[in-house]
Amino acid sequence: MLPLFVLLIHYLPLPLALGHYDICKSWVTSDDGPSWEYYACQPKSMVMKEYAIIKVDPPGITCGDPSEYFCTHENPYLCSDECDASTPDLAHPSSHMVDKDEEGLATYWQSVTWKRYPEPLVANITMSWNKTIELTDDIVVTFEYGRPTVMMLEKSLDYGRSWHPYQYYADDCIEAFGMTPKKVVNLIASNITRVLCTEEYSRWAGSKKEKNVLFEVRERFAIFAGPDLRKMENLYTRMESTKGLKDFFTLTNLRLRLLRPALGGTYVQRDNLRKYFYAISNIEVTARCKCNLHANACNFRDGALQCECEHNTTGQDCGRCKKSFRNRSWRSGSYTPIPHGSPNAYCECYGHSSRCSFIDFLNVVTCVSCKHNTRGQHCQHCRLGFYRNVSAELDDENVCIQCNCNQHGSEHERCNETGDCVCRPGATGTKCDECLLGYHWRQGCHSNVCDDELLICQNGGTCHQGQRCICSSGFKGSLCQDAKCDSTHRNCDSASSTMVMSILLLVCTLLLSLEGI
Ligand SMILES: *[C@@H]1O[C@H](CO)[C@@H](O)[C@H](O)[C@H]1NC(C)=O
Ligand SMILES: *[C@@H]1O[C@H](CO)[C@@H](O)[C@H](O)[C@H]1NC(C)=O
Ligand SMILES: *[C@@H]1O[C@H](CO)[C@@H](O)[C@H](O)[C@H]1NC(C)=O
Ligand SMILES: *[C@@H]1O[C@H](CO)[C@@H](O)[C@H](O)[C@H]1NC(C)=O
Ligand SMILES: *[C@@H]1O[C@H](CO)[C@@H](O)[C@H](O)[C@H]1NC(C)=O
Ligand SMILES: *[C@@H]1O[C@H](CO)[C@@H](O)[C@H](O)[C@H]1NC(C)=O
Ligand SMILES: *[C@@H]1O[C@H](CO)[C@@H](O)[C@H](O)[C@H]1NC(C)=O
Ligand SMILES: [Ca+2]
Repeated sequence: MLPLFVLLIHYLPLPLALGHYDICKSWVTSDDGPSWEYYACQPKSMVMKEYAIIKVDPPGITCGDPSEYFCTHENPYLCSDECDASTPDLAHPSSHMVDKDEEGLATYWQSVTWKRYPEPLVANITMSWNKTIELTDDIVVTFEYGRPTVMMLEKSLDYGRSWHPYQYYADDCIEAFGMTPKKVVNLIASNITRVLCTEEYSRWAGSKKEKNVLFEVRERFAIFAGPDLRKMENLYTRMESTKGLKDFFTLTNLRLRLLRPALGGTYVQRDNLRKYFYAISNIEVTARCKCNLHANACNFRDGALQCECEHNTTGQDCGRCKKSFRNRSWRSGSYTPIPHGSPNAYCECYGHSSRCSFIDFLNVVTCVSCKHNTRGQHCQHCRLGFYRNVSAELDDENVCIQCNCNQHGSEHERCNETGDCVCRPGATGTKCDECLLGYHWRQGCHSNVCDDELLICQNGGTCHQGQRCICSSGFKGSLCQDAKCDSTHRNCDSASSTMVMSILLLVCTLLLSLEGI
């Protein structure tokens, strides 16, 4: 029983180990004494409709000015309901889309009716946060009196300067947008960020029964985090390594473009246009402030949401270093290593690569195409033939210095941490471009042939740079030790023949003198 008990204790998840990233730092005691330990952190999800500025276009699209009567698809000939902007009980202003509704007493924004048919009845509902936020749950738009037959959702990532389609909704996607209808269940990991047209929320089902139009965030998350979103760390790792994935759920503004109202399941009936209009009781946007993993709180201050930045960062999104901390370049925090993350880019690439890749079978995130002569999982090493500039930060463009080992003098192009190359025999110097004593340079170091001490050139020869003896005329050999005996040096021939003659003569004389005795 005991071993099991111990095992349970060991694997019981600590609050920190849950992968929620809700703590930015903690005071820990280690062998080196107490100190702060820093972690990646992010704020909790919030009900974002409360912080949005909501705008409805075009002007005059909201009903009640002048007041008008309308009816519903269920009761098409009982047009006794009135919208009157000047009477609070009968008004349907845009603020009713983001207020808190009590059960069964929904307040709603309502448009004018489609009196101008066949001119389209269109409206834009724009929500602006003046803050970058990250969706954490489905966007749910609740329509009263039926959902539009054609609409689309757009988003902006740059405070409304540019807009991008987010999802298309139609009862007939081909007819409305020329797109094949798809569902999020059709998505897989590689096309999770595809913009779809869905028919799921636009068909007539009775205005009371089906009220909601969704932008499915949970279902997309589930592709990586599992059906009950238990493996969020898996999703987080992917968000860091897959280009565009995190941005897909990130936005500063949302726009609902209402393009054709509910038709009650049939064609437009021109004789009763007062049953065609839009009415929205709620727009639920659940998201967290984007704080670049440097804050676990986000508060509404000075007219906008602001991250409460840690890790010596500052700015609305913690996107900059604090004033006196600009000696290190700013980086986003990182979800890895799981489960604590790191405040400053565990798998950032020290600015030497802008791309990371997730290697499935190794379960690691690694930098792709490291620049500035770096290499390694985080571009933290120098490439072969380069060494680390110890006085430069790891994110310096000049962090790796070329070894510059002499091609002839060194064994290979590698050098050690101090930039010293490995020399071939006879070579020396940091770059191996000099020779030891007793060696001379000729595309590398070679042992000397002559010198002034042991290998002296003879017969009047002189030593040229240790490479060879320059012999005086008539001598040869590496040290000029041999006399030359070719046709231009008759001396040599005659001298030797004279010698032979002399010896012969001597022998003859000897013999003769002996005979004479
Ligand atoms: C709605 O917004 C789109 C751009 O997102 C714009 O082209 C269109 O004119 C707007 N419509 C109205 C009625 O303001
Ligand atoms: C948006 O937020 C920034 C930063 O908090 C603030 O300076 C600016 O005034 C805000 N703009 C609007 C239009 O609210
Ligand atoms: C996503 O990829 C899968 C598999 O290739 C494919 O069946 C599906 O249709 C794709 N979805 C979209 C929306 O393109
Ligand atoms: C923030 O600055 C302090 C003081 O220099 C330093 O001790 C700490 O490590 C920094 N925090 C991070 C997350 O870099
Ligand atoms: C950056 O500057 C701060 C404050 O001047 C100092 O505490 C910190 O040690 C410096 N960090 C580096 C990496 O030089
Ligand atoms: C090493 O880095 C420092 C600081 O960036 C720089 O001033 C120096 O020139 C570099 N040394 C070499 C040899 O590149
Ligand atoms: C690098 O090599 C040189 C020459 O072999 C040696 O003197 C030096 O100690 C080495 N440096 C390191 C850090 O290994
Ligand atoms: Ca409401």
